[in-house]
Order: sequence, then structure tokens, then C-alpha cells
Amino acid sequence: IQLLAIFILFNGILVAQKTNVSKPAIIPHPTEISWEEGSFLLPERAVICYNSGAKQSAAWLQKLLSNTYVESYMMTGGDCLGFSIELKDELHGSLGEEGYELKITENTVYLTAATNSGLFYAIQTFRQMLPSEIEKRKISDPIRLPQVEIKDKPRFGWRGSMIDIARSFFGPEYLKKHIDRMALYKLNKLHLHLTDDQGWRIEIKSKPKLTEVGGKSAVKNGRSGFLTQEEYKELQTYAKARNITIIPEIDMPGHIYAALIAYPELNCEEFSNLEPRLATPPQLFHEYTVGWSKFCLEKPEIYDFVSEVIAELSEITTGEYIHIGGDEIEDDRYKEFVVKADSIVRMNGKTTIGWEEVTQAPVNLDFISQRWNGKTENVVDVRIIESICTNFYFDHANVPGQENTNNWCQERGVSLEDAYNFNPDNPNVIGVEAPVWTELITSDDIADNRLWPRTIATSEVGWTVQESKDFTNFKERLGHHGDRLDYLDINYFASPDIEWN
Ligand code: TNX
Repeated sequence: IQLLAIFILFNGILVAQKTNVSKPAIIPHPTEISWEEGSFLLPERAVICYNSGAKQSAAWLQKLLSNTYVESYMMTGGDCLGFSIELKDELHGSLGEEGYELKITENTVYLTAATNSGLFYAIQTFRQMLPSEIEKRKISDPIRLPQVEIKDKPRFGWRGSMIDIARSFFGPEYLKKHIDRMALYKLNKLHLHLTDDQGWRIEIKSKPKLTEVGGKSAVKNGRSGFLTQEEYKELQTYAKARNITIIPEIDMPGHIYAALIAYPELNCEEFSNLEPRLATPPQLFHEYTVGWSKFCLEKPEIYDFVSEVIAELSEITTGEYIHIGGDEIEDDRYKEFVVKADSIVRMNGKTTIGWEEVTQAPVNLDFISQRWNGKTENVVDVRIIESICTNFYFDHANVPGQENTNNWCQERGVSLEDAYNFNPDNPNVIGVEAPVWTELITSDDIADNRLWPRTIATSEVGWTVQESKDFTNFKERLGHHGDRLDYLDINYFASPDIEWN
């Protein structure tokens, strides 16, 4: 009898150990999360039942499960076996455009939202609960998840990442990977800095020389190239399916040398728009110097150019926004240019974004200003995307002294803590975005190192309410994501203040 008792006790401990599953680390931190006693062992066969409109999301869930041993079938309505995924219009009020609920009981995972974007995010949270190996290969070991109830929605609708593909080109392959990685952390805006002095990266059919000439140029050691319109459209579709909008930027009226070599008539005759004269058409420009080129702003023809380029870009852009740049230039006609460019964008049915300098000009109130140094005196009170360089410029060093990094904004660089601790509390702020400028970033590996894990910090800044943010707690959760980042082949900077496990 004693032996039997010990045996039962022993078995009891085994069962208890088995069901006492660890709590997965969710990033960004959800609004409300309550772990329950007990667990759910994913079954070998499952039926994902979905309601009207939720089919595309059910397919995402099925795709995710296909990297586990769970064999799943999709069925509309009917009896769920393990998974229920539902759109509920009436939750729009409480969950908004991107919120969701995720509930795991002893035998079912319930994913609910008012939109497919919300369901997509419920799936991303569920994905973070699955073993990290699923990012790389199919796993056959039993998966036991803790029971939980999550109600979650973002603090901001704008949670962005920017890559400068003008100085060094990053093509569709890298950008798709980046989109996948962004999606895992619920980022929803990918801003592409498409043009600059060193290159022009988007095909404009009515101005073929932009890419024939400007597509062949790049910063020293950087890659050249450009996106065809087909590639751009495909990228948008790929992003859209992952709840990400592409924001195209044509930087004007400065940072424009690549267009000037392609179409020298946009220059002043005496090249006074190229001061200091660092290059003269038809020479390409490969150096790292900013703020020296501009359109010849007294020539009316430049507005024909701007109109044609913006019209064609608007035509192929499915998102609501066009970014006109507008940074780092001094010219008496600057404000006039910005107002005109803004109205051209609006005529094409889009919302205009520009770097913060643009708010010196009396732009339309729909305008969105992207704040990067906080030094502009606004004449208009418009919406703001927060990208202040001390906290969001990831071309700066991860740690002091890191080579091939910028340091003009903050000598010591932008630490993970800097990236995390920013609180965007200005009432005009609609969200956050972290830019990466690529004068010194000439390979995918270096780009990965600058983007990750700081981009994950930005995701929590954009998603999680201030009261739930805590750097110590974030670091701990991030440590548990190291494997996942590895399985995703991300060459992330292994911040020394994180215990990676
Ligand atoms: C500033 S901040 C820029 C970029 C450069 C970056 C790094 C801003 C709007 N523009 O043109 O690439 O510094 O040098």
C-alpha cells in the first residue's frame, strides 16, 4: 500500500509538472492578460471553425499550425475542434480596428476581433505562445499551452519602421523578410525612403531615366538597383496581407541629386542648386554628405516633374499616404514648394507626410509631420509621427563606439533602453516610427544588426500603454525571444544587458 501511495504521489507530481506549463513571453505587452490554472494540449486533429468574413484569418491560423503536428481542417460555422476564429462587428467599439481577444480554455483556442487585422494580431500572439522552433521547421513534440484570457489593442495606429533603400538598395527579398518580422511584433507601417542624392529606387514609367541613371548609383560600397512597379505592387500586396501599409517617400526639394543627373533640366543653369558643388551632372554621387542638392526652385518646370511623378506613384500606391520628404534644405522658395507639393499629393487623393521642417510652411491641416530633431517652429498644428533621433534613429550605435554607425544626433548612440523608454505623450502624436539611414549600412547582416532588437522596443512603445511599460520586465521577455530571432535567421545585436535564453 505504501508503495502504491508513493507511486500515485509520484505520478501526481509528474502530471502536475506536466500541466504546470510556463507562461510565454508576449511582445508587445497586451493590454489585459490573465493566466489561468490549467492547460490545453494541442490535439493531433483539429477543426478550425470560422464565421463569415474570417476565412482569410482562418487560413493564416492553419498555415501557422502546419508547422506543428496538428492536422487542421477549416470549416465555416459547425463544430469547432480546438480552434474558433470569429469576426464580431459589435466588438468594434471596444477593440477598434486592430484589437482582439484570445482565450485558451482546456480544449479550445478562441480568437475574436472586429476586423481581420485584429484576428491577424490574435494569431501573432498565439504564434508567440508556440515553441520558437516553429519559425524554422515542423515540430512533432506535444505542445501544451497555459490557459489564458487576453484582451488587447494598440495605443497608436501608427507603428512604423523606415528603411532608406536609396543610399544602399534593399530589394524585395529583404523587404519581404522585414515585413514578416515586423508582423510578428504587430508593426503596421513600412516607410520606404525611395530617393536621395545617391540613388532613385522606384520605376516611374513617364520618367524612365530616373531608374536608368539613378537606379545604377549608390553610396560607396552600397548596393544599387530599383523596384519595378510590378515588384512594388507585389510588395504592397504582401505587406497588406500582414496588416502593413507601405509608405513611399520621394524626398524633395532637397536630397534630389539622383533625379538631377537623370533630368538635368531640373537644375539651375549655373548649378547654384548644387552648393557646395559636390557633383555635377552627368556624374553620379557616391559620397556621404547631406543637404547640398535641390531642385532649381525658380523653374516652373519642376512642378510638372513633381506632378507626373506623384501622379504615377499615387496610381500604384494602395495606401493612403505619400511622403514628400522636405528635410534639410534652405531656400527662400522652400515653403512655396512644400505647399504646392502638398496640394499635388492631395489632388491625387492621398494624405501628405513630410519631415518636420515642412511645418514651417502653411500646409493643409490633414498633413502629417514626422518629427526627427524637434527643432522646427511650427506654423501649423498637424498630426505627428514621433521619430525623434535620440530614441528612434537605429543607424546610430547599439552601444557606444560600435563601428559604421552615425553619431550626429547622440554621441553614445541609441541604446535599447533609449528606444524603449520614450513616451510619446504629445496629444498630436498618432504613433511612432524608427528610421534606419543606410549610408553606412551596406549588407543585410548589418541592417539586421541595426534594426533588431531595437525595432521590438519600438513595437512596444507604439502598442502598449505607458502604465504597462517596464524596461526590466521587457528585457526579461525579450530574452525569451532570442531563440525565435535565431530561428528567423535575424542577425540581431545581442544586447549585453539582456539575458538571452
Ligand atoms: C539625416 S533626419 C537625414 C538623412 C541622413 C541621416 C543620417 C533626416 C530627415 N534626414 O538624410 O541619411 O541624417 O546621416
